[in-house]
Amino acid sequence: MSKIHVKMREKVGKYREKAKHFAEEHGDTVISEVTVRQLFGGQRGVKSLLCDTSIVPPDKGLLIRGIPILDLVNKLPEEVYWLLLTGELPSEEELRDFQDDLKSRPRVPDYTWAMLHSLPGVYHPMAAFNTLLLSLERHSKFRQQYTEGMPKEEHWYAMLEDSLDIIALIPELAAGVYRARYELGNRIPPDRDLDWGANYANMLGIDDPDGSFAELIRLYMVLHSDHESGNVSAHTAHCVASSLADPYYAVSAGLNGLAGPLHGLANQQVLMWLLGVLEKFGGNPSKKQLEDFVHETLNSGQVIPGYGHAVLRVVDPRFTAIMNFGKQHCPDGPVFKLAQTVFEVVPDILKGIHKISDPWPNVDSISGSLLYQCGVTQHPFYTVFFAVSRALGMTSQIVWSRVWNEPIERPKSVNFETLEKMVKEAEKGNSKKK
Ligand code: CMX
Repeated sequence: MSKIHVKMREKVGKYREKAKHFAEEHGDTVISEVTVRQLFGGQRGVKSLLCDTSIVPPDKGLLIRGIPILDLVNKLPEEVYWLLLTGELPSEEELRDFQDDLKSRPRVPDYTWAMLHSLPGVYHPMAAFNTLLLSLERHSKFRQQYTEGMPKEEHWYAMLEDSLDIIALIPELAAGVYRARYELGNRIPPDRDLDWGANYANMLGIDDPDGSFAELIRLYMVLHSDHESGNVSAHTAHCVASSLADPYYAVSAGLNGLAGPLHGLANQQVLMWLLGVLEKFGGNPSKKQLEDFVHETLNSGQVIPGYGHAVLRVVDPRFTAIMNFGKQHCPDGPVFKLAQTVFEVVPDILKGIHKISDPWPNVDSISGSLLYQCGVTQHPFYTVFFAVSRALGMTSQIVWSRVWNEPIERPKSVNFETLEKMVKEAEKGNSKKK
């Protein structure tokens, strides 16, 4: 048992004491209502999920356990993972112990690499990555202990164990996919002397003489780690884990959601869009040319990838963090420069389109441009970076769902006929009140 287990057990005990009677005492208190617009509109704003790891106030952006994300940019991903899990930043001793724990866990087995090398033709790295992750499910301690009859109070512990196993090897898995998919030579084994993020960067094999790529990867991992519970990947993982499917199934399911172009794949879409602009104009266009191209994209019925958000109504602070990093490390990179010009042009155009709720950039509008400038030019791989990082948040959230012992998720659906009747009844009631 390492310090994370001790710390978590202490937190779980305290939390359970606090929460013991809460649902019973306040069970009938209304905290949210659902309108027909919300039912047809992706449930925006419906408060029906409990998530303590992070929140996203629309006017502020991501807070992890109450700390603004911009205050965490110099932390290691392991520190942020500890924070997500326990609600506190680790001491130096706790951090070292946590890193040692992760390094002591099993590595990716040979049969998983054999599966990778048997994949035929050209495959999307996200599909390969997720397939390989699922191949590790046979090692689930949660499933094994559940089958043997583990008490409900200990579910969280087995979830934590699987989660730490996943986090320990997920960078190696991702880097292995990268090197195989793009025929970059042999896999680079993990280096015990490196921290989690630097190890991931090193295993990718990107030339990094001054360590700035490792720094970018650490930052990227911190920024993308969590974004409360309603986003597609976190919500999917939460829903799947509520059936007591183990974390391998739950994280894999969440990552399938992340692979959609309106969610995690947006960073790939952005890069393709930026490269398309550079190609069309033979380099960086003028602002006027860019404005025309943005209108062209919109008129053809496409979204401007990397702009807009389901919750945020300000510039995403994660965007700001990456922009600051780029200005310091690669101010003259043409793709990064273009991403900056896009930021100068796009919000004003989107503000003029009434239906768009948020004209501001999200993190995906800039993250790929820096990966590209650092030498990861294979943009289909970008969502895998997002996936490795988001696994930190998804696993923290499902561990806490077991602390709360949330039941299997099962909202109620209605058919259209019932909806019409409900609306009629509700509107009759409203007109009587008037
Ligand atoms: N470009 C063009 N149109 C946009 C737009 C954009 N960047 N953002 C929103 N809109 C459109 C929507 O497509 C929608 O149009 P329809 O009503 O015709 O379908 C309308 O504006 C209203 O959408 P909204 O309420 O502003 O936004 P949603 O909450 O429905 O969707 C999001 C949010 C992120 C899916 C959307 O802004 C979008 O598609 N952005 C581009 C893709 C992207 O960057 N995704 C990454 C988000 C971050 C992440 O999860 O990783």
